[in-house]
Amino acid sequence: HPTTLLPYSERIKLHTNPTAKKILEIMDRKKTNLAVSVDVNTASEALEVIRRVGSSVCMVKTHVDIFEDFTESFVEELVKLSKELDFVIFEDRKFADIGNTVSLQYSSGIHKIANWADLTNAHSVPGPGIIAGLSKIGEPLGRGLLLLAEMSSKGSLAVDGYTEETFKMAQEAGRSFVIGFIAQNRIDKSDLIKDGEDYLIMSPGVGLGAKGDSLGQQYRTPRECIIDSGSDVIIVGRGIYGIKGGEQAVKDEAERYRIEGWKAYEERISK
Ligand code: S5P
Repeated sequence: HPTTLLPYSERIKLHTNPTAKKILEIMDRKKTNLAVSVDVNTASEALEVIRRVGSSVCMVKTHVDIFEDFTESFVEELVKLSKELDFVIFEDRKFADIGNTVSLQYSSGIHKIANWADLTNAHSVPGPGIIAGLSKIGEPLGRGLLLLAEMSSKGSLAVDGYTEETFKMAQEAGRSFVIGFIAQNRIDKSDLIKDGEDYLIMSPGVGLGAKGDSLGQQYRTPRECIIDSGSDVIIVGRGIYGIKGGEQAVKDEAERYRIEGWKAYEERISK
């Protein structure tokens, strides 16, 4: 695949969306393709994890609807840390409704996601109206959207034709707002991709220890994602924040994944 041989720095100019550019710039500057998912119960715990791992990551991924203590001040602190530690904020909201509903969910409610999240994601199952509804809110703010084209979990229905149609839906919407995919593979196949097009492929289900969990999650190593499958960003949750041994252990584990991910990327572009 043409994209997998290009350094992140050379892909910046292939994008117009400010969030896509920012992600690639940070990856290049900080030498990291690691995103940490902070799926802990409270906003205060999440901020602690972020302070420890922030310097190792290009992106922090949140599920703010998990927090029992969500407030506006969490958002303020998160945005402050994203500037100090130089990372992009990705709210993993997985929108899945009609355009009108998602535009309200994205802009309103308690969380007001569009106000602070650089990046969010959506399922393609409702059709292109979901992109239109979200882009109406997010595009004027310079936000980016990923479509879920595949999932890491066992038995996922997002395979084959669904994955391919998802790619085509993104391609038709244009890259001013849709900047890539959550996927397990380079789903922007070389025979589908047009000249000058570039998408960011971000892969969850990454772990250096366990092979999965009891609820269907499946893990691959950073190497498998980046070299074998051509992913651009690895997303790690429990493998990092769940490590035993206290604050320093979490920090060290994030560095370990950053180094693994970066080594694999350097090997990939040197092929
Ligand atoms: O296919 C997917 C898509 C996502 S965004 N599989 C996933 O696991 N995710 C998310 O990645 C999931 O919601 C969770 O926040 C994270 C994986 O967490 P981990 O603890 O299993 O690494």
